[in-house]
Amino acid sequence: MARVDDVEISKTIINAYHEKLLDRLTNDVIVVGAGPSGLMAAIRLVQAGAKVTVLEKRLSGGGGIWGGGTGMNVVVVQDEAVPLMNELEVRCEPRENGLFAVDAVELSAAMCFRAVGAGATILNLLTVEDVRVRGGRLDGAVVNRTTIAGALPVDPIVFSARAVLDATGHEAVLVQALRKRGLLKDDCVEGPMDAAEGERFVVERAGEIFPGLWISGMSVAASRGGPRMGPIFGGMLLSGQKVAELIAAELKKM
Ligand code: 48H
Repeated sequence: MARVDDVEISKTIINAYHEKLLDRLTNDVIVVGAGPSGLMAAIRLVQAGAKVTVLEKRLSGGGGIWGGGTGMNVVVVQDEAVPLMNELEVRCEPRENGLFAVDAVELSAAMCFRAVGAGATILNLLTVEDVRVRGGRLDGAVVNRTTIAGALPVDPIVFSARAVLDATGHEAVLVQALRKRGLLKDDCVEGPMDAAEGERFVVERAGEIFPGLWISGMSVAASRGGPRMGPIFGGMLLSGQKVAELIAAELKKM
């Protein structure tokens, strides 16, 4: 094997990462959160020609998929999501009562692979801790390293975008950043479990909640007061797909 130099290895990483980081400071769309809804939105948006960066606070993308139900790493999808599983080349096993079982590891990995393969950049270990609002429009995410955010008095940096998607799940981090300043007045809380209604809600109500800020997946339920739905994931992907269509249409008009 060729003899490699340790410092050259470090230099390769530092240069390649910073080239990527610099390129991603301005975007068509920033997706905050690499869970199922954020990744599905990212895939559709890059397919529509947008420059998309996904900011993820954890090490890996996939969000709540990994844990399935109570840590049993299988998720359930319904009929409407089967074409998406086929497109992602994820195996989808028909079970009883119109439900399909999907391996959580396979789905998480496939969604990350597809998003990056299609042209999105996922930057992990970055936590969005605030928003930039100018002229009444949200046009940037205020970001810190996850290991620093909330732990050390170190200032964040800003990534800008024409549209920002809050796909942070139950936390609805960007929506909360607007609410705490009174920029969003409604103060909804997630409703109790109802899978059928919850799935319908997150797809139907995905959309723009503040100029420049869009919501998909569980952040729709958290922001607009919809029921939770437990470990069924079709609605998350369909919600991401729906919001991507809306954002792509808006970008065309801008
Ligand atoms: C950067 C962040 C930040 C931040 C969070 O929770 P997710 O999987 O979200 P969805 O909406 O795509 O899917 C929801 C689903 O997983 C779920 O929770 C369901 C179906 N629950 C039903 C029920 O009844 O409980 O992914 C959100 C992602 C995660 O990867 C987070 O790490 C990430 O967002 N994230 N990334 N900056 N401030 N906060």
